[in-house]
Amino acid sequence: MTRHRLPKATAIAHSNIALAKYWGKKDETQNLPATPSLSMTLDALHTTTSVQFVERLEEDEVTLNGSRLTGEDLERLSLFMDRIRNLSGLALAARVESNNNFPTASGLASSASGFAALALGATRAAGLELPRSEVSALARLGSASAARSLFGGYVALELDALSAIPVLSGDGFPLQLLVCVVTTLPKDKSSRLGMGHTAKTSPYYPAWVASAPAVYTRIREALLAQDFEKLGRATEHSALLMHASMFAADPPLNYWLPTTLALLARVTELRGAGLPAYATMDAGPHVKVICEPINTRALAAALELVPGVKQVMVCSPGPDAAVKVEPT
Ligand code: 2P0
Repeated sequence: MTRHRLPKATAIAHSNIALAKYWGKKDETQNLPATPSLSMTLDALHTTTSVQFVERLEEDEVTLNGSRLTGEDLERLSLFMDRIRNLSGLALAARVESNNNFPTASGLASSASGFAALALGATRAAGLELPRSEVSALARLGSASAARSLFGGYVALELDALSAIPVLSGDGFPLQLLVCVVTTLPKDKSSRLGMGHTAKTSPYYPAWVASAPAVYTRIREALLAQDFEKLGRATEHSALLMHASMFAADPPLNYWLPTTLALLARVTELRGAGLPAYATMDAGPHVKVICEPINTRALAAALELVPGVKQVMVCSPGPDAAVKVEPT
């Protein structure tokens, strides 16, 4: 029997940070969010993933940042790869190698860039050339925020949508986002478990879900109107509404560290001193600050001085996810 090597596809997807947050699921099987979200894709944070389906390999072999995945992590990845196998009819296990250029699983949206790169790389390695919206829908099944990382600039995942849609190019409103890193340790509770726990136990969860669409609309309108103050205020509101629902869970879900609070206070102070900036936080202790490029240097210098801050990464709106297929 003649054997031929299957192509190796290498995809690069950029992480994204939501200005309007997704937290909670409307449909767990389909991984459909309970809230509409809108994010900025980040140029500085990305995942590179290469995928090759290999004959006579017994199970998927997945390496993340140099370490082989095992147990539940491998299972989640293999279940995702099963979808690609079902779609393509290719019944082979795959060798997957993925690297993040930033700390994994600590609230810097590594599952967003991770599943976006995997969906794009794995479909191409399996010989499928799907429309971008279908790759986004596949990525959503891995992690809902990953649906947004297929696209550059500003991207929305609307309520009941299967895939994300680009809302505005980065050049359309060239803001910057300062990622203030508070710890390099992985968080102890995944977003998936955290949002499930919030939905089940927080009396504020229904209020969060009810209020999210209006905040999303404000953010979308402000973005399209290039109204930074309106965008910033609504962005902070979205993050704090989401965190209020987490704090009210039982037991509480608290991702904040003292440095998180110090950064929030400093952002408010700097704004009062004439440097417009607004903060957002995800399922981790880091604080992300949006600003206009003219104020980036001064803000980054001030935020680096907040005790406990490890690093301030300056991000601009990033590009679409991209893929390269090596000829065999
Ligand atoms: C977001 N986050 O909109 C929100 C804000 C964290 C806080 O999307 O269960 O890893 O895999 O769909 O996408 C993190 O949740 O969750 C997230 P799953 P995901 O960016």
